[in-house]
Amino acid sequence: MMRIDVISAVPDSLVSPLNTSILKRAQERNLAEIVVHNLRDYAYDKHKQIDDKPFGGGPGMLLKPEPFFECIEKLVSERKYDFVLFPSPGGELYNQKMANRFSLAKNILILAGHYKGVDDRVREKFATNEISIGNYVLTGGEIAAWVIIDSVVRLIPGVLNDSESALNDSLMDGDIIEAPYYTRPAEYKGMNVPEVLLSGHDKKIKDWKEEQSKVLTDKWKKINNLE
Ligand code: 6GU
Repeated sequence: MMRIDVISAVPDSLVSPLNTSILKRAQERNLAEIVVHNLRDYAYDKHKQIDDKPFGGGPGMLLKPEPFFECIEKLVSERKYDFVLFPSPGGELYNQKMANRFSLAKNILILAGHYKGVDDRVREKFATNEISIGNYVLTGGEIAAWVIIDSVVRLIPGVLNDSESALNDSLMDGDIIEAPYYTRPAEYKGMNVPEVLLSGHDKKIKDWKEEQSKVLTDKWKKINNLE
């Protein structure tokens, strides 16, 4: 069973996301264990303070190093982490290849910062990978942690059922976008499902899917400035 620990100043924000749908099922099947730690539980001063003003000035507050160090040192004394991930807009852009690599891990720790950020000594001391989920700014690392966990856990053998199989996903084997999917009704508000899909002609359907995939993949590369 893979174990994923997350440290967060707003752990409640991850409760529903990590306990719904396929992530919930993965944990019920004992294929993944996801534990969220409340940073405030590791604040040892009497006001349980977890943030403070940045040295050198500037707006906003930073998460203090001590609660992170206390929590991380406890966790690393209990098990060896294959990856300690530090979500940050300044990190390496996340992709499927990284998800594939992380999905082979036994233990992953994610340090989710909030507010303006985290005292940099936390990253320096513990992070093995600094990861950005895209070129835009979020309020904190929690959503990035959810994205990473979701993309990793679904790759663990047994998490997806056959009908949800990850084997021929978009982006799975190289950068390929799949043909569009349709279900009933065949006509809806004047919009028709492509005739070939209703034909029952396996070869024609296969050829159509391959052609659509090629067109969508070329279009995707163009709009994303790839190749
Ligand atoms: Cl990992 N964190 C924040 N705060 N913003 C982001 C991000 C991470 N990735 C993209 N934007």
